[in-house]
Amino acid sequence: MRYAIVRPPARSYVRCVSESPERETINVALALEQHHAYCEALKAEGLEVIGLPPLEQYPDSCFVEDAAVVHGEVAVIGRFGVESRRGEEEHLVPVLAQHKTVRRITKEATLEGGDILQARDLLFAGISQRTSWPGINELAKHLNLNRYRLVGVTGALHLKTLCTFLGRGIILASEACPWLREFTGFVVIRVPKEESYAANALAIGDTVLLARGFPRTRWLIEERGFAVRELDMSEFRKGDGGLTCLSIIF
Ligand code: CIR
Repeated sequence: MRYAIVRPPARSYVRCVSESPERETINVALALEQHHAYCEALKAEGLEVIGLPPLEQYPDSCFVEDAAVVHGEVAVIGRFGVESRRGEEEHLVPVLAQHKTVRRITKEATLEGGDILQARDLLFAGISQRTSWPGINELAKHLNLNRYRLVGVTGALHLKTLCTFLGRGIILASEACPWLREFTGFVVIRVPKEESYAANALAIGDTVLLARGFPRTRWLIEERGFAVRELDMSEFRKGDGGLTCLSIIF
């Protein structure tokens, strides 16, 4: 059984951390509808959805991906690089501990799940404004990783803001990605710059969940034989979040 941990946005989501000028127009009721549709799509793909209650005290807490990295039988609880999110991760520990061995990042370091891209047996680790080198180092030790590639993240919030792994050796990546050349050994689907938001997509088996309204990217993914299911992500985009950010899947 594969699980997906999710948490709907709270009313406080309107105060999330975001660079988007559209943050002021966030509609929480619509965000909740979109979140519901997201959960239904996960279920339709056969995942067991573990729905956690909204956390009013943490405006960004619907973006559960950032709080932990699950790899094999281990869940590494991260440490947020942004102050307002610190503490969110504690609310995921009990549920992760039911399924995985829990390890933690120390106060010396920061690590957010959005900066870790797992592709086949390789892990790409982004050093960003949110994730530090000591954070990656601690993660590698907890996971016993011998092989991973470091990526300096510039021009994006997280590594996965601009690239995701679809399976079958294929990485979906925006042409705006300054680190495209790191993906040697993979087939890269290049998302045109004007559709960059669509480079954060969620692949489950042969289906790719894709943000609605990016026809060129949709075509490029379908051309590779995946089924595409579009989801309206407008309210999460306003909070600088994408499809992978809304769940932890294992
Ligand atoms: C934040 O700035 O932390 C949230 N507003 C957005 C987090 C998006 N998460 C992700 O890319 N993994």
